[in-house]
Amino acid sequence: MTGQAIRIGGREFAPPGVFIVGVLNVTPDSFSDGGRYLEPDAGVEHALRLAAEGADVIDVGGESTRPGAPEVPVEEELRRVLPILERLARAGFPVPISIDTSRASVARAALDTGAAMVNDVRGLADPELAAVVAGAGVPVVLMHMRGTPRDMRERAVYGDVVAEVRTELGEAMACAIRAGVREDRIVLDPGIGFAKTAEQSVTVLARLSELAGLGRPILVGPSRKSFIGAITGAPAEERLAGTLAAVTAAVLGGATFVRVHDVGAARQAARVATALRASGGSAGKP
Ligand code: PMM
Repeated sequence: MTGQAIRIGGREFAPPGVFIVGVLNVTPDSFSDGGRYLEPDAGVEHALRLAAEGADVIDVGGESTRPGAPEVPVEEELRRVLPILERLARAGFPVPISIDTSRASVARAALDTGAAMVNDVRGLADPELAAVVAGAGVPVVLMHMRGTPRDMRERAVYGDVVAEVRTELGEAMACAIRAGVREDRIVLDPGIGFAKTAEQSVTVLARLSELAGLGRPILVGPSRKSFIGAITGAPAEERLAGTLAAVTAAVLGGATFVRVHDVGAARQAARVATALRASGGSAGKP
């Protein structure tokens, strides 16, 4: 199994368990759920629903990272996420929250408002954000991407996509450690759909076990993504079955966390896949 246990918000998440990160996008334009949870009440209600379905962590984000998405002013990102975090903290919400941001000021404010982890699709490329994470002593998800959501499509050029993702994740991890982030607080994510074509995303998922050598827990976010549409022709809102197939593959490939919109269904798929992985066949072995 990949990596060791990690503590998030006082809870321990240890392989061979597989844990579900529920997505709460507080954005008008995320590709599959944009505009639904912009009102704080709707956001809080959705967080409660994800928790009831069995989410182990809830990832709250205020900036869409879909390809070509425009940059959101920092005040707007704060205005989207903080009211929800405040309400959840006030209500004593029991599930750890991660903040999906690449901005130091947003991460700092979210951590001050009860968030327990930072999820950065740019892998702590910003030294200021790395300093915030290191200073707060919180766990962090370092996701692989090249460039930014605005220009990442042009950068999806690889010789061996898995080898290059592994090397670049290793570099991001080394950089985070140099900035003062403790290694045992790092989760790695190959970034399905980020600076990767549909075919490259499938390759990464199929060869996920090759990332085990990095020695950290792996998070995979395949939920409703366009590679599923490229294979099946299904629009984003009809990609649940494809998502569950991808969740199964991720778990068999050694993932410790899967980041999904449909928590209840993914949890069932992940549990079956975890049992298959534990059964001792070739599943999940590099
Ligand atoms: N995908 C999205 C946003 N944030 N974070 C991590 N760590 N991994 C991902 O794969 C990821 C992410 C884009 O998907 P969404 O718009 O459905 O949230």
